Amino acid sequence: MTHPPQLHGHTFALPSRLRKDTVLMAPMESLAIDLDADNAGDRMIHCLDTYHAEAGMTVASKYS
Ligand SMILES: [Cu+2]
Repeated sequence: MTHPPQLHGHTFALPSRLRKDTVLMAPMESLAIDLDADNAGDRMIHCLDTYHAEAGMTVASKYS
């Protein structure tokens, strides 16, 4: 399945230098990103597909 993971509270740079907070990923795809985690607080990373997010594709992360 494809997944559109979304990072809350930050944006990241793709290899093309385009900045995003969400990117559509193909099955088993990995992706190198540049992220400056400079927005302190509790954030979520989750798949934008609600079924996937509720099935466990949700991560809480803390930035300090
Ligand atoms: Cu998904």
